[in-house]
Amino acid sequence: MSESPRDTDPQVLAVDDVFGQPWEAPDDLRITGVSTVVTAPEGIPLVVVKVTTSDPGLVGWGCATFTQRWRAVVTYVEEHLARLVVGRYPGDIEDLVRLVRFSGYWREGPVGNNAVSGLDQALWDIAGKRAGRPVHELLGGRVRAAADTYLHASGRTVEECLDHAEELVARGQRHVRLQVSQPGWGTYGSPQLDGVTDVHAPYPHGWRVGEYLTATPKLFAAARERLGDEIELLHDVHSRLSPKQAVVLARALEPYRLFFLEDVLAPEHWDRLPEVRAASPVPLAVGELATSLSDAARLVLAGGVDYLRCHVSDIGGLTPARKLAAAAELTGVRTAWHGPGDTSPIGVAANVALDVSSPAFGIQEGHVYAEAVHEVFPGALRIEDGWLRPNQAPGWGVEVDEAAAARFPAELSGHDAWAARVRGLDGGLLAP
Ligand code: GCO
Ligand code: MG
Repeated sequence: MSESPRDTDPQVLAVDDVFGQPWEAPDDLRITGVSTVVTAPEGIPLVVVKVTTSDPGLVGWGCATFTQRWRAVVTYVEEHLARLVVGRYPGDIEDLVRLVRFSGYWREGPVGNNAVSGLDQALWDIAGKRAGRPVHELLGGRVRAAADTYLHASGRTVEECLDHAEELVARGQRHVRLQVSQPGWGTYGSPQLDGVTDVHAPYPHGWRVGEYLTATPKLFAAARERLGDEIELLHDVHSRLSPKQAVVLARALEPYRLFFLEDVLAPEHWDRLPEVRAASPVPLAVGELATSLSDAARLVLAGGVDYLRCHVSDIGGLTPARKLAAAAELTGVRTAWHGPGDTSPIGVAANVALDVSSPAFGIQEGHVYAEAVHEVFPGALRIEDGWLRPNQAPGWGVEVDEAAAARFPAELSGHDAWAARVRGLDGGLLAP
């Protein structure tokens, strides 16, 4: 009986063995552990992955934040992912993320992608720390000094929303997203109104698309009156429109020169985006609901999008996102990575590393964290005069204070069901 190569040389992979180092590593640094930290300093559960190495001083952190299914991500990382990569050389980032992705045979959805992202970004952090350089330098270095951001202004009324927008402009923002509440339980991104839309309807809290299509251009007309022509204005539909309704809205918004109009269609209907975009006089932003690299790539390559705004951890981390940034650069699409409060400060650092190193950068969505988040994540980036500047420290330059994180335990707050709350007057659920 012949010997298995694995019996004589631990560097050689046996055919049925995926749990080993497949080639000779350049040194003896190895991954020794992969675990998660879940913390909710702002009430939103943030999941980060910690990768430890055989060098006790060298750990990496990655964003794996999927607030709606955070417990599933934790289980994936700790039960399935860790055992595949412990013992491996941490510099083989592409191979390690492919190993995890393909090990399950069926491709990942958002739970698996967030888990892989946690590993991926932690390995980039480790690579930066070993090189003694910030991650953006590993991506080729900066092509700009900083990333310009937009923040969200919202209100129950147009006036309240524009008051909020004025505050943001006074703080130095050049770009603001405007959202106003709709009657019933028909909108989000702005305060929930309590009202009943139609007492006689089967579902009295239902959303009325006609009212939305009329009210939204009025919001932007008022915004141009009050904020002037220089401020860049954005709006997020959060899906729920048909392709034709999307065109009606985009045309009605043309006089107000939007920077972009986001998520006009639900992902189930993304095949119709090229036709909507061809008829839309305002740029379209799409992508935060993409949960696979190939879906996101199709958005770029099929001509359905002006601004690609994936949630980087939802597509599997920095490694897939940099491929999309390259595809965007080559096709004239711009990036606008998703970055609201359900992105951890590690994820924000990854967004900004992409922003400053990619010629395809368009805009970065920002979020002003509560001070408690900065206590848990020392080094977390702060928006100054609307700009996000990358850290110059090695890796992400953002660490996790685990004792502080433990003071803010996460709960199942109801956010895990929130996206399914919008229904029409007939009671039919409307896809976010
Ligand atoms: C955005 C998004 C978010 C999402 C949120 C879901 O453009 O910032 O639409 O506000 O609704 O990330 O948890
Ligand atoms: Mg959005």
